[in-house]
Amino acid sequence: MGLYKEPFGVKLDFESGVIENAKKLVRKLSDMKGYYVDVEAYEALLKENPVVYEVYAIEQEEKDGDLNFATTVLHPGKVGNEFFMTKGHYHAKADRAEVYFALKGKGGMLLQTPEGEARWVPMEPGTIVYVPPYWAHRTVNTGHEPFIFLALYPADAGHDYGTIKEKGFSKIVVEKDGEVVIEDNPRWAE
Ligand code: S6P
Ligand code: ZN
Repeated sequence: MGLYKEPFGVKLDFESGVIENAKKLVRKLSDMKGYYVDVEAYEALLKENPVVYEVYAIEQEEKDGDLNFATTVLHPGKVGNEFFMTKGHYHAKADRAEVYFALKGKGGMLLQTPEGEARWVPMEPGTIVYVPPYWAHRTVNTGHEPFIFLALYPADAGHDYGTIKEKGFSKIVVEKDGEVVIEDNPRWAE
């Protein structure tokens, strides 16, 4: 049996997004310094330091051919007029693709090529998003309840957070007069 890993099934709770026996990661606002455009609003909200998202991951060794999966529970909220979002990343092995499946709540995915060409894909329960090789991806909660989704990705994909941490995405997702608006990131050109 040395060659063969043991198959398993795990339970995902659709209401809470929790996967049993998964590794839990918590991202609070304080983990996201520099990610939001409105620095004053960020500093003000830091006094409460809310949890922005939780990730429940079942991960394998970083080997080619294997698969990881994880749910993300992205909480509702805004920093200034910019919706709560994940950090966003390229894959360390940049040509690795990924699939997302939306389970609960309302939001979308911002994707971007290394040249800064951006796309917005709205997501609601039942939406499956294909993340092609080389595209950075970030999810955004545009609703009033937790936005929950499942992601499936190659075990050797890894994460490259540095590029996005430095420059962000070329677009930001904000609320204007009650509408969800995708607009140019004022900091992108700097
Ligand atoms: C992993 C996958 C997701 C994210 C999660 C948190 O490849 O894309 O599980 O890790 O949504 O986002 P981030 O950008 O902080 O990793
Ligand atoms: Zn990814």
